[in-house]
Amino acid sequence: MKITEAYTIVSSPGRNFVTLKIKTDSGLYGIGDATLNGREKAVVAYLDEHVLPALIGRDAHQIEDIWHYLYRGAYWRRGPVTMSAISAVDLALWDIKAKAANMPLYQLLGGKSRERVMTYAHCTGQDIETCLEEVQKHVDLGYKAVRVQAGVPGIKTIYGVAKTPGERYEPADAAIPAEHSWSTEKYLNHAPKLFKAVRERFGDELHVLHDVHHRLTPIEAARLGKAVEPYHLFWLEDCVPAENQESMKLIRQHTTTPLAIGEVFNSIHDYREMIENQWIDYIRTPLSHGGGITGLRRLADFAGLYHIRTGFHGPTDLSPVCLGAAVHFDTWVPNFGIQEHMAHDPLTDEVFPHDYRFENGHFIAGEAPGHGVDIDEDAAARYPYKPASLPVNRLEDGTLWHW
Ligand code: CS2
Ligand code: MG
Repeated sequence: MKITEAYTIVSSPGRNFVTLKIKTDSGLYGIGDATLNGREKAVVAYLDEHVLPALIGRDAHQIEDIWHYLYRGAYWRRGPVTMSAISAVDLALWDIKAKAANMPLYQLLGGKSRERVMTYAHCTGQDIETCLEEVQKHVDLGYKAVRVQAGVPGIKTIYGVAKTPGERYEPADAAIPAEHSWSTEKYLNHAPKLFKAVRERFGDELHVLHDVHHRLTPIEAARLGKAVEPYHLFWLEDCVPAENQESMKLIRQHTTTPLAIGEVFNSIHDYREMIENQWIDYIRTPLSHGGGITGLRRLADFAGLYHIRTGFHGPTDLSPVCLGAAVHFDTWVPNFGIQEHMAHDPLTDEVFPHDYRFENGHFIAGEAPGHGVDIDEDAAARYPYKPASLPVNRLEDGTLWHW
């Protein structure tokens, strides 16, 4: 089955997405997600200029060989732009292979390990009370797990909190990055109060998650992890930037709060030491940044040896193509933990018809052959690309910090 055509589709139905379509001489086609938030055009250029011309004429079934052709063959390894491009090709090829087998993707991976996959919703508020109201709304919708983020007195704009209650949180909204300001002390003094309030209002059973978004040092993260132990979080996410993998060791030595990391990692090598030493509990790299099904399958199997489970990144800036493929992966992967769900804008759902569904706090994979997500190219053409960047963050004295 030869690849005859491959092209990128850039659209902005609510936010920017880069989608890859690969066609074959069998009439079957596959769809991949190549979105890298705030750096979309870099991946488009990488695919259009360097990857897609070399795919034409190749056998679409040779997924493993094509993966290495693009990874080893480029000479330049890893990195978010390269890996997003490889991921998109890989997702589209697995979509084609599953369609050719006339099976939903989870069947091809090895079948169902579970009937449904637990997902967590984002609950945010300018203050604790508003955040609790959002939790109540999501509990009423059936969610068994919620991520809570609240404003901190004295910090004007904070990660994860929508400007107006009920509004969708979308950080990449300005062509030139917006500038936020940060105080670690104010945050550390306030954050435990949020979890205490959630437990007092909702009891012990609800799974509660929180994202620190890389803002602490290891010893500060250790202090936070220890302080929140009584509220038994499902996880504390990205509490430090961990290019230095040993950072996680220090945190681990001080706290039993489970640790999730990796939404900005794109390679198994980014995790090796922290997995082998069991310094973490959940891996976060999404299929669209970590080398697709091929890359994440290797990573998940490796992590499974060390009791580490998956908790895929699932914000609005990964398209329904990534989420749909993730629901199939989650249905199969033996060491599944949880799947993030930040609901897409209705315009996004219009452009990307899909057959996964949400039911009582879980996602259920569809039975259509492939990963079950398509793109309506006419609808996509109605929403042209709009430049948008993620914000930057500064300490109160002006030092550039981690956003
Ligand atoms: C995040 C994202 O979902 C998460 O956990 O940290 O909201 C992240 O900020 C965006 O994906 C950045 O593009
Ligand atoms: Mg995160």
